[in-house]
Amino acid sequence: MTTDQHADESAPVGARAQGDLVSSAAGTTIERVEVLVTNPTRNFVTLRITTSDGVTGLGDATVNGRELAVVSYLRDHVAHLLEGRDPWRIEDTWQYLYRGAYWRRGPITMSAIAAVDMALCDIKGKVTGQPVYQLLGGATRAGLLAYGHASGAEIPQIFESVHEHLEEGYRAVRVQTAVPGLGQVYGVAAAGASGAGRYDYEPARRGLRPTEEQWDTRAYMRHLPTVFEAVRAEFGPELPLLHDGHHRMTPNQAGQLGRSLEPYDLFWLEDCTPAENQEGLRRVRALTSQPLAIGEIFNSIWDYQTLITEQLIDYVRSAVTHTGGITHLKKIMDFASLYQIRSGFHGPTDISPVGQAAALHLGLAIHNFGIQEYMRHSDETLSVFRTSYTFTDGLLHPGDTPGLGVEYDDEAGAAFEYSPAYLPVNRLTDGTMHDW
Ligand code: KDG
Ligand code: MG
Repeated sequence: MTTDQHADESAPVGARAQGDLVSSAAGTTIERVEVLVTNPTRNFVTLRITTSDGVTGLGDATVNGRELAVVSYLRDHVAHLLEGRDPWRIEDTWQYLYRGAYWRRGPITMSAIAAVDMALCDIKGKVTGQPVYQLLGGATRAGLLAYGHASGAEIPQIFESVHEHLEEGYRAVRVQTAVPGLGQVYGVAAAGASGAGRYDYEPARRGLRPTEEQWDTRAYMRHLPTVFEAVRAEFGPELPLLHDGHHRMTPNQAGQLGRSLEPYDLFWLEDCTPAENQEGLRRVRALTSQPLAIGEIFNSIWDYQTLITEQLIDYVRSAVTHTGGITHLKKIMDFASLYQIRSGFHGPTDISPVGQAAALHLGLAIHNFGIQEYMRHSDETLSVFRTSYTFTDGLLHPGDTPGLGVEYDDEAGAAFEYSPAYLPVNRLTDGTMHDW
C-alpha cells in the first residue's frame, strides 16, 4: 500500500488497485475485527476494530430482538472484508459494504455498516486526538437539549414521573399513558409500588417469546387528549412535551389525534402512523399542524425521500446505529436541512452507549439539530461501556475525549451472557395482530 500521498495520483484510475488509492493512514491497516455480545440488563452487539498500530474503534450494531442476525452478518460476511483495508477511508468503506453487498438497505445490513462506520470514526478521532464532532465540522452549540421518558397508569403517577424527570434536570419530557380498559401498553413503566417508575429496564417482561399486549386505537384517541390537558395545566405552557404514537394509527386517525392535541402545544407527535406509506403523511399534514417526528425504524435516506422533499415531517428520528452510521445519517440531515427539518435522534436504552455517543457527536456538529432522546442506561450497562458523555442541566454533551469517548470493558462484558429477548406484540381486542 502506498504511503506517499501523491505518488499514484497521475496513474490512470483504472490502473490503480484499491490498496493504491491515496491514503492518509500512512500504511496502517485494519488488523482485527471482533463482534462482542453482552447482556448487562439487555443485549448489545458491539463491533471492535483494531488497526495494525493497535488503535481500537467501537461501533454499535444492536437491533433489539434480532441481535444475532447482525452478529452473523458482521462475523460471517464483513469481518474478513475489512481486514487489510485502510481504516481512514471511511466513505469508501461505506460504499464498498453498501454497494458491494448488492442486497441494499434493510435494518440488518444498515446496522452492520453503521457499526463499521462508527468504529472507523472512533479510530480516526483517536489517531488525530480529536473528539468525533471535531471531525464533523466542530460544535455548533453548547449542548444538546434532551428529553426523557415520563409515564404512568393514572394522572397522579404521570405527574410524579414528570416531576422526577424535572428534578433530574430534564427540560423536555415525553409523556406516555396507560389506556383505561387495556392492560400493559407501550411506553408505560410497569407499575412499581408507587405506580410510577422507569420504563424499559430490561429484561422486564422479555424472554424466548414475545409477550402480547392488547390495543384499542379509539380508546387511546379518546383518552390521550385528557392526559395532555391535565399535564399542560399542571406544568404550564413552557415545558416541551412529546408523545410517541408508536405506529398505531391510520393516517386519518393520526390527523384527528394531532388536531385534538393542538391546544396542548406538543413539541412533537412521534410515529403517528406506519410510515412505510410515506404518502399517508400527506393526509396527516392536511388535517393537523402538529409537529411530526418519524424514522426510528428507517434505515436509509431513501426511506425519507418523500417525507423530506414534501416537508411531511418536522424531525428525523433515525438512530446512527440503524441508519448506516454517522456518514449516512449526516447525509440525511444535510438533505433535511434544505427543508428546515431537524434532528430528533432515537436514543432509548436499546441503543448502546456507543450508538448514543455517536448521536451526540453528530448532533453537536450539525446545524439542524432539534432534540435528543436520552434515557440513562442501567448501572450494569455503564459498567461494560465506560462513557465520557455528560448530562448537565438538561443538556447532553459528547465530551472531548478523542474518538467517540466510549471504552468497552471486556471483563465486565463477559460476565453478562446473551439471552434471547423479544419486543412485545400487539393485538386488537378481537385478536387481530396490530402494529406494536
Ligand atoms: O426497540 C424498540 C424501541 O427502540 C422503541 O420501542 C423505542 O419507540 C421508541 C422510542 O421512541 O424510544
Ligand atoms: Mg419511538
